[in-house]
Amino acid sequence: MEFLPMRQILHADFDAFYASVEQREDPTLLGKPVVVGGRPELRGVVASASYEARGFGVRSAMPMRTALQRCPHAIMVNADFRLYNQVSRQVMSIFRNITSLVEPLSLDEAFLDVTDLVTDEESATDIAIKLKEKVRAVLGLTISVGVASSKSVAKIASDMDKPDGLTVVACGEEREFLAPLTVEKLWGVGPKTSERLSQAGVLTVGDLSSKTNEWMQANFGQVGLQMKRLSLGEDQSLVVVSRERKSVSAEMTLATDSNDPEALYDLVRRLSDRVGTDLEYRGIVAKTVKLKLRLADYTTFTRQETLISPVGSAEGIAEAAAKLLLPELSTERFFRLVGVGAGGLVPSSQAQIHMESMIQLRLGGFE
Ligand code: DCP
Ligand code: MG
Ligand code: MG
Repeated sequence: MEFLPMRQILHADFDAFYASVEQREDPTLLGKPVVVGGRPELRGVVASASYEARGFGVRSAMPMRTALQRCPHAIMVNADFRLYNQVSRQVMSIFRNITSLVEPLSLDEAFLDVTDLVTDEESATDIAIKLKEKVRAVLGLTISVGVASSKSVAKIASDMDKPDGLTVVACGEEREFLAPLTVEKLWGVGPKTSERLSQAGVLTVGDLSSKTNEWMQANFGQVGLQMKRLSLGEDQSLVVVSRERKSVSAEMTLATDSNDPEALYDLVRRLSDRVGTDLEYRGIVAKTVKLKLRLADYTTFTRQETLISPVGSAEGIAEAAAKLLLPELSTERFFRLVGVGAGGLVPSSQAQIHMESMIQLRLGGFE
C-alpha cells in the first residue's frame, strides 16, 4: 500500500450549533436550557439542545415531548434556518482564510488540511487554538476542534471534549486514543452494526482492532475491512475541497419584458451578487463569466468572457457581466430573462493568471 506523507487534519464543529446561535441572538437565553426544534403537539423533535439542557438528559433527535418531560423549564425556540445558513457561510469563510483546503461536512462542521501551514514556529495545535479564538471573536460562538493525522481520528477527537474543546491526537498515538472508545464512534458503525459486534463480544474499538482481517471480512464483508483499518487509525481519505458543480449561475425572468438599460443593469448586479456570494462561500474563483439573455420572442443566447485574471467577488462578476450586456442593448430589443454564470472554477489558492482574454458568442445552452 502507498502511504501519503504525514498529514495534519483539523475537524471543527460548532457546540450546540442552533441553540448557541439562538443564545447569542437573545442574551437572556445565555446559561439557560434552550431547545431548538418542532412543537411537541406536532410531534416535533429536538434539533439542537444547549449544554444546559443536556444536563437534564435532553438530546438531539429526541421527541420534544420527552425533552420537556426531562427538562420542564426548557425554553423552546423555533429554528431560523436562514440565520444558521448565514452563520455557516461566515464560519466556512473564516476556515478558508486559514487554508483553502476546507471540506464542509454539514452546516456546522468541516475538515481543514493544515499540513502545509505547519512550521517549526507554529504547530497544528497552535493553528487550532488560533481558529477557535477567531471564531469566538468574529462570531461570538464556540467550536470544538480535533487535531490528528487523519480525517476520521480528527472527527472523533473534536467530539471528545465538547463544548469549547480541543483534543490533539499525536501522530503514532491513534491506536491508544481509539482503543477505549465504543465502536459506534467509528465512521459507518451505526446501531445495527454495533449490535452485531457486541454479540460477538466486540464493544470497544480496541476489541475490534484485535480481530483478524479474515474474521472481519467473513462477518462484515468489505465494510469489515474498512472498519478494521479505521480502528487502527488508518484513514488516508483526502480533504475534498469541492465535489460539486462545475459552474455557478443565477437567472431571473423579468416581470415584464424590458429594454430599459437601468433595469437590466440592476438585474445583472443582483444576479452577480448571488453568484459572487456563492463563490466566496466556497472559496473559489471563476475564469469565465457568462451572460445569458432571452428575448421577448424566446430567442436565447449567451455571451461569455474568459478573464485575464479570475474573479471571485460579486463586484468582479458584475463588472464582467455588465461589459457583456452593453453591446446587446438597443431600444428595439426587449429582454425576457437575464442570467449570470461563472465557469472555469478553481480554488482561490490555485487561481492562475490567464494571459489572454476572449469574447465568444455561443448560441443555445447555458450551463
Ligand atoms: N441537527 C438536527 N437534527 C439532528 C442533529 C443535528 O437538526 N438530529 C442540526 C441542529 C444542530 C446542527 O444540526 O445544531 C449541528 O449538528 P451537531 O450534530 O453538530 O449538533 P450540535 O452542534 O447541536 O451539538 P454538538 O455540540 O454536539 O456538536
Ligand atoms: Mg455541532
Ligand atoms: Mg456537527
